[in-house]
Amino acid sequence: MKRMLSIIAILALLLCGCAQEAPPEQELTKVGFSQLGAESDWRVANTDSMIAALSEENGYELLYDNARQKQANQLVAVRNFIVQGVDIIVIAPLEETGWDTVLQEAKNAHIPVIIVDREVAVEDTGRYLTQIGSDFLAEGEQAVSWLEKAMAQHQGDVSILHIQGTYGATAQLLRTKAIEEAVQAHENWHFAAQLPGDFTETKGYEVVRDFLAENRDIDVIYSENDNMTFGAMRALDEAGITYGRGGDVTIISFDAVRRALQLCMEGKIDLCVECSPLHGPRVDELIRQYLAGEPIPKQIFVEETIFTPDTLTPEILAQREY
Ligand code: GZL
Ligand code: ZN
Repeated sequence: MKRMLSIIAILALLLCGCAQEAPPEQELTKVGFSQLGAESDWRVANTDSMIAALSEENGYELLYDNARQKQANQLVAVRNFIVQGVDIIVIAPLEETGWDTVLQEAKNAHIPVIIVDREVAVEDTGRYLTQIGSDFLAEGEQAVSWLEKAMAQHQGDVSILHIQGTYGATAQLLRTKAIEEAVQAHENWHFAAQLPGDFTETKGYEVVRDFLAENRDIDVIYSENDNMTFGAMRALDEAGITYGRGGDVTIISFDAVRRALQLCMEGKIDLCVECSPLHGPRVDELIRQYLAGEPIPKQIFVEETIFTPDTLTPEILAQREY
Protein backbone atom coordinates (compact mmCIF):
# COMPACT_ATOMS: atom_id res chain seq x y z
CA MET A 1 0.00 0.00 0.00
CA LYS A 2 2.74 2.40 1.05
CA ARG A 3 4.62 1.73 -2.23
CA MET A 4 1.46 2.53 -4.18
CA LEU A 5 1.05 5.85 -2.30
CA SER A 6 4.67 6.95 -3.02
CA ILE A 7 4.30 6.10 -6.75
CA ILE A 8 1.10 8.20 -6.84
CA ALA A 9 2.90 11.07 -5.03
CA ILE A 10 5.77 11.09 -7.54
CA LEU A 11 3.34 10.96 -10.49
CA ALA A 12 1.37 13.89 -8.99
CA LEU A 13 4.55 15.96 -8.57
CA LEU A 14 5.67 15.25 -12.13
CA LEU A 15 2.23 16.07 -13.54
CA CYS A 16 2.12 19.45 -11.78
CA GLY A 17 5.74 20.08 -12.83
CA CYS A 18 6.67 20.68 -9.21
CA ALA A 19 9.52 18.17 -9.32
CA GLN A 20 12.74 20.24 -9.32
CA GLU A 21 14.82 20.33 -12.49
CA ALA A 22 18.30 18.99 -11.81
CA PRO A 23 20.12 22.11 -10.51
CA PRO A 24 22.13 23.75 -13.29
CA GLU A 25 25.79 22.71 -13.50
CA GLN A 26 27.27 24.45 -10.44
CA GLU A 27 28.51 27.80 -11.76
CA LEU A 28 32.33 27.85 -11.77
CA THR A 29 34.00 30.91 -10.25
CA LYS A 30 36.24 32.39 -12.95
CA VAL A 31 39.62 33.42 -11.48
CA GLY A 32 42.45 35.20 -13.28
CA PHE A 33 45.83 34.53 -11.58
CA SER A 34 48.86 36.63 -12.57
CA GLN A 35 52.02 34.88 -11.32
CA LEU A 36 55.25 36.93 -11.52
CA GLY A 37 57.53 34.21 -12.86
CA ALA A 38 59.33 30.94 -12.10
CA GLU A 39 62.62 32.24 -10.72
CA SER A 40 63.01 29.94 -7.71
CA ASP A 41 62.03 26.66 -6.05
CA TRP A 42 59.79 28.75 -3.81
CA ARG A 43 57.97 30.29 -6.77
CA VAL A 44 57.41 26.91 -8.43
CA ALA A 45 55.96 25.55 -5.18
CA ASN A 46 53.74 28.63 -4.91
CA THR A 47 52.42 28.19 -8.45
CA ASP A 48 51.77 24.47 -7.87
CA SER A 49 49.86 25.29 -4.68
CA MET A 50 47.71 27.95 -6.37
CA ILE A 51 46.86 25.85 -9.42
CA ALA A 52 46.01 22.80 -7.29
CA ALA A 53 43.64 24.85 -5.10
CA LEU A 54 41.95 26.84 -7.89
CA SER A 55 40.90 23.67 -9.73
CA GLU A 56 37.65 22.82 -11.52
CA GLU A 57 36.75 20.21 -8.93
CA ASN A 58 37.06 22.97 -6.33
CA GLY A 59 34.59 25.02 -8.35
CA TYR A 60 36.96 27.26 -10.33
CA GLU A 61 37.70 28.08 -13.93
CA LEU A 62 41.33 29.29 -13.69
CA LEU A 63 43.02 31.62 -16.18
CA TYR A 64 46.74 31.45 -15.31
CA ASP A 65 49.48 33.73 -16.65
CA ASN A 66 53.23 33.55 -15.96
CA ALA A 67 54.73 37.03 -16.39
CA ARG A 68 58.30 35.73 -16.72
CA GLN A 69 59.71 38.30 -14.23
CA LYS A 70 58.27 41.34 -16.08
CA GLN A 71 55.69 43.59 -14.42
CA ALA A 72 54.62 44.82 -17.89
CA ASN A 73 53.47 41.26 -18.63
CA GLN A 74 51.48 41.24 -15.38
CA LEU A 75 49.69 44.45 -16.34
CA VAL A 76 48.75 42.94 -19.74
CA ALA A 77 47.50 39.77 -18.02
CA VAL A 78 45.36 41.68 -15.52
CA ARG A 79 43.82 43.81 -18.28
CA ASN A 80 43.06 40.60 -20.19
CA PHE A 81 41.33 39.18 -17.13
CA ILE A 82 39.20 42.33 -16.89
CA VAL A 83 38.20 42.10 -20.58
CA GLN A 84 37.33 38.42 -20.13
CA GLY A 85 35.07 39.35 -17.22
CA VAL A 86 36.58 37.11 -14.54
CA ASP A 87 34.90 37.04 -11.14
CA ILE A 88 38.13 37.47 -9.11
CA ILE A 89 41.70 38.53 -9.93
CA VAL A 90 44.67 37.20 -7.95
CA ILE A 91 48.07 38.87 -8.34
CA ALA A 92 51.50 37.78 -7.07
CA PRO A 93 53.24 41.10 -7.76
CA LEU A 94 56.88 41.22 -8.92
CA GLU A 95 57.46 44.60 -7.27
CA GLU A 96 55.48 46.90 -5.00
CA THR A 97 55.06 49.95 -7.23
CA GLY A 98 53.26 50.46 -10.57
CA TRP A 99 49.85 48.97 -9.66
CA ASP A 100 47.63 52.04 -9.03
CA THR A 101 46.15 52.38 -12.52
CA VAL A 102 45.41 48.72 -13.29
CA LEU A 103 43.91 48.16 -9.83
CA GLN A 104 41.63 51.16 -10.41
CA GLU A 105 40.58 49.61 -13.73
CA ALA A 106 39.72 46.34 -11.92
CA LYS A 107 37.76 48.32 -9.32
CA ASN A 108 35.87 50.18 -12.06
CA ALA A 109 35.00 46.77 -13.53
CA HIS A 110 33.76 45.64 -10.06
CA ILE A 111 36.28 42.79 -9.99
CA PRO A 112 37.82 42.17 -6.53
CA VAL A 113 41.59 41.68 -6.43
CA ILE A 114 43.51 39.47 -3.96
CA ILE A 115 47.23 40.25 -3.59
CA VAL A 116 49.25 37.14 -2.70
CA ASP A 117 52.83 36.76 -1.44
CA ARG A 118 54.49 40.18 -1.90
CA GLU A 119 52.66 43.49 -1.37
CA VAL A 120 51.62 46.40 -3.59
CA ALA A 121 52.29 50.03 -2.61
CA VAL A 122 49.19 51.94 -3.76
CA GLU A 123 47.82 55.27 -2.52
CA ASP A 124 44.32 53.75 -2.09
CA THR A 125 44.24 50.28 -0.52
CA GLY A 126 40.52 50.20 -1.38
CA ARG A 127 41.64 49.15 -4.87
CA TYR A 128 42.24 45.59 -3.67
CA LEU A 129 40.29 43.25 -1.40
CA THR A 130 43.09 41.84 0.77
CA GLN A 131 46.79 40.88 0.82
CA ILE A 132 47.96 37.50 2.10
CA GLY A 133 51.63 36.59 2.49
CA SER A 134 54.60 36.44 4.83
CA ASP A 135 55.70 38.96 7.43
CA PHE A 136 59.04 39.51 5.72
CA LEU A 137 60.28 41.94 8.37
CA ALA A 138 59.62 39.37 11.08
CA GLU A 139 61.52 36.81 8.99
CA GLY A 140 64.51 39.14 8.82
CA GLU A 141 64.31 39.96 12.52
CA GLN A 142 64.26 36.25 13.41
CA ALA A 143 67.44 35.82 11.34
CA VAL A 144 69.09 38.81 13.05
CA SER A 145 68.34 37.65 16.58
CA TRP A 146 69.72 34.19 15.69
CA LEU A 147 72.86 35.83 14.22
CA GLU A 148 73.40 37.92 17.36
CA LYS A 149 73.64 34.73 19.39
CA ALA A 150 75.75 32.93 16.76
CA MET A 151 78.24 35.83 16.67
CA ALA A 152 78.36 36.48 20.43
CA GLN A 153 81.80 34.82 20.72
CA HIS A 154 83.11 36.06 17.36
CA GLN A 155 86.42 37.93 17.77
CA GLY A 156 86.56 41.34 16.08
CA ASP A 157 84.45 42.59 13.20
CA VAL A 158 81.54 40.61 11.76
CA SER A 159 81.84 40.96 7.99
CA ILE A 160 78.49 40.24 6.28
CA LEU A 161 78.06 39.46 2.58
CA HIS A 162 74.44 40.42 1.84
CA ILE A 163 72.87 38.84 -1.27
CA GLN A 164 69.66 40.70 -2.11
CA GLY A 165 66.56 39.52 -3.97
CA THR A 166 64.69 41.31 -6.77
CA TYR A 167 64.90 45.03 -5.98
CA GLY A 168 61.55 46.52 -5.02
CA ALA A 169 59.98 43.18 -4.06
CA THR A 170 58.53 43.23 -0.54
CA ALA A 171 60.59 40.16 0.38
CA GLN A 172 63.76 42.02 -0.62
CA LEU A 173 62.79 45.36 0.92
CA LEU A 174 61.95 43.99 4.36
CA ARG A 175 64.58 41.23 4.63
CA THR A 176 67.07 43.98 3.73
CA LYS A 177 65.55 46.42 6.25
CA ALA A 178 66.08 43.90 9.07
CA ILE A 179 69.78 43.29 8.37
CA GLU A 180 70.56 46.95 7.59
CA GLU A 181 69.04 48.02 10.92
CA ALA A 182 71.06 45.29 12.66
CA VAL A 183 74.33 46.47 11.06
CA GLN A 184 73.46 49.99 12.23
CA ALA A 185 72.85 48.71 15.76
CA HIS A 186 76.07 46.63 16.10
CA GLU A 187 79.23 48.71 15.91
CA ASN A 188 81.37 45.64 15.07
CA TRP A 189 79.05 44.46 12.25
CA HIS A 190 79.59 45.70 8.72
CA PHE A 191 78.69 44.74 5.14
CA ALA A 192 81.52 43.27 3.09
CA ALA A 193 79.14 44.02 0.18
CA GLN A 194 75.46 44.07 -0.78
CA LEU A 195 75.02 42.17 -4.06
CA PRO A 196 72.00 41.95 -6.47
CA GLY A 197 71.06 38.27 -6.77
CA ASP A 198 67.50 38.69 -8.18
CA PHE A 199 66.34 35.55 -6.29
CA THR A 200 67.99 33.25 -8.84
CA GLU A 201 70.71 30.59 -8.46
CA THR A 202 72.66 31.78 -11.50
CA LYS A 203 72.80 35.40 -10.40
CA GLY A 204 73.63 34.36 -6.83
CA TYR A 205 76.58 32.33 -8.12
CA GLU A 206 77.84 35.05 -10.50
CA VAL A 207 77.81 37.95 -8.03
CA VAL A 208 79.45 35.94 -5.23
CA ARG A 209 82.05 34.45 -7.60
CA ASP A 210 82.96 37.95 -8.84
CA PHE A 211 83.07 39.33 -5.28
CA LEU A 212 85.32 36.53 -3.99
CA ALA A 213 87.77 37.17 -6.83
CA GLU A 214 88.50 40.52 -5.11
CA ASN A 215 87.80 39.88 -1.41
CA ARG A 216 87.67 36.76 0.71
CA ASP A 217 87.17 38.38 4.11
CA ILE A 218 83.61 37.39 5.05
CA ASP A 219 82.20 35.82 8.20
CA VAL A 220 78.50 35.62 7.27
CA ILE A 221 76.41 35.26 4.13
CA TYR A 222 72.87 36.68 4.57
CA SER A 223 71.08 35.43 1.46
CA GLU A 224 67.50 36.53 0.80
CA ASN A 225 66.46 33.23 -0.78
CA ASP A 226 67.65 29.64 -1.05
CA ASN A 227 68.35 29.63 -4.78
CA MET A 228 70.83 32.49 -4.41
CA THR A 229 72.34 30.54 -1.50
CA PHE A 230 72.83 27.47 -3.69
CA GLY A 231 74.67 29.67 -6.20
CA ALA A 232 76.76 31.27 -3.45
CA MET A 233 77.75 27.85 -2.10
CA ARG A 234 79.01 26.87 -5.54
CA ALA A 235 81.13 30.02 -5.66
CA LEU A 236 82.48 29.35 -2.15
CA ASP A 237 83.38 25.77 -3.16
CA GLU A 238 85.24 27.04 -6.23
CA ALA A 239 87.10 29.55 -4.05
CA GLY A 240 87.99 26.85 -1.52
CA ILE A 241 86.19 28.69 1.30
CA THR A 242 84.48 26.50 3.93
CA TYR A 243 81.00 27.29 5.29
CA GLY A 244 78.28 25.97 7.59
CA ARG A 245 78.98 24.08 10.81
CA GLY A 246 82.72 24.29 11.55
CA GLY A 247 83.32 26.34 8.39
CA ASP A 248 84.76 29.84 7.98
CA VAL A 249 81.48 31.36 6.77
CA THR A 250 78.09 31.21 8.54
CA ILE A 251 75.20 30.95 6.07
CA ILE A 252 71.69 32.33 6.65
CA SER A 253 69.11 31.58 3.95
CA PHE A 254 65.40 32.41 3.46
CA ASP A 255 62.57 30.19 2.14
CA ALA A 256 63.43 26.76 3.69
CA VAL A 257 62.68 24.83 0.49
CA ARG A 258 63.39 21.10 0.69
CA ARG A 259 66.83 21.31 -0.94
CA ALA A 260 67.91 23.96 1.59
CA LEU A 261 66.55 22.01 4.58
CA GLN A 262 68.52 18.95 3.45
CA LEU A 263 71.71 21.06 3.32
CA CYS A 264 70.85 22.58 6.69
CA MET A 265 70.38 19.14 8.23
CA GLU A 266 73.82 18.25 6.84
CA GLY A 267 75.26 21.36 8.56
CA LYS A 268 76.09 23.19 5.29
CA ILE A 269 73.54 25.97 5.92
CA ASP A 270 73.45 27.32 9.48
CA LEU A 271 69.97 28.86 9.50
CA CYS A 272 66.94 28.36 7.25
CA VAL A 273 64.17 30.95 7.70
CA GLU A 274 60.81 29.53 6.61
CA CYS A 275 58.73 31.43 4.05
CA SER A 276 55.58 29.51 3.19
CA PRO A 277 54.64 29.35 -0.55
CA LEU A 278 51.53 27.24 0.10
CA HIS A 279 49.02 30.02 -0.45
CA GLY A 280 46.63 28.04 -2.69
CA PRO A 281 44.31 26.73 0.05
CA ARG A 282 44.44 30.10 1.83
CA VAL A 283 43.37 31.99 -1.31
CA ASP A 284 40.65 29.37 -1.99
CA GLU A 285 39.29 29.97 1.55
CA LEU A 286 39.44 33.77 1.13
CA ILE A 287 37.45 33.56 -2.14
CA ARG A 288 34.81 31.40 -0.44
CA GLN A 289 34.58 33.89 2.44
CA TYR A 290 34.25 36.77 -0.03
CA LEU A 291 31.55 35.01 -2.06
CA ALA A 292 29.70 34.25 1.17
CA GLY A 293 29.78 37.95 2.04
CA GLU A 294 31.96 37.41 5.08
CA PRO A 295 34.26 40.22 6.32
CA ILE A 296 37.89 39.86 5.18
CA PRO A 297 40.91 41.53 6.87
CA LYS A 298 42.99 43.89 4.73
CA GLN A 299 46.24 42.04 5.44
CA ILE A 300 46.84 38.42 6.49
CA PHE A 301 50.25 37.14 7.61
CA VAL A 302 51.04 33.41 7.68
CA GLU A 303 52.82 31.74 10.62
CA GLU A 304 56.45 30.76 9.95
CA THR A 305 59.46 29.36 11.83
CA ILE A 306 63.23 28.82 11.55
CA PHE A 307 65.36 25.68 11.20
CA THR A 308 68.95 24.87 12.23
CA PRO A 309 71.00 21.66 11.94
CA ASP A 310 70.07 20.92 15.58
CA THR A 311 66.32 21.09 14.96
CA LEU A 312 66.09 19.23 11.65
CA THR A 313 65.47 15.47 11.35
CA PRO A 314 64.75 13.17 8.34
CA GLU A 315 61.19 12.82 9.73
CA ILE A 316 60.65 16.60 9.64
CA LEU A 317 62.08 16.73 6.12
CA ALA A 318 59.76 13.90 5.00
CA GLN A 319 56.71 15.85 6.19
CA ARG A 320 57.59 19.06 4.36
CA GLU A 321 55.23 19.91 1.47
CA TYR A 322 57.69 21.99 -0.54
C1 GZL B 1 58.80 35.41 -0.79
C2 GZL B 1 58.86 35.42 -2.30
C3 GZL B 1 60.28 35.36 -2.74
C4 GZL B 1 60.99 34.11 -2.24
C5 GZL B 1 61.88 33.84 -3.39
O1 GZL B 1 57.48 35.33 -0.38
O2 GZL B 1 58.28 36.60 -2.82
O3 GZL B 1 60.28 35.32 -4.15
O4 GZL B 1 61.69 34.33 -1.05
C6 GZL B 1 60.93 34.10 -4.54
O5 GZL B 1 62.38 32.53 -3.46
O6 GZL B 1 61.62 34.20 -5.70
ZN1 ZN C 1 85.19 38.63 11.52
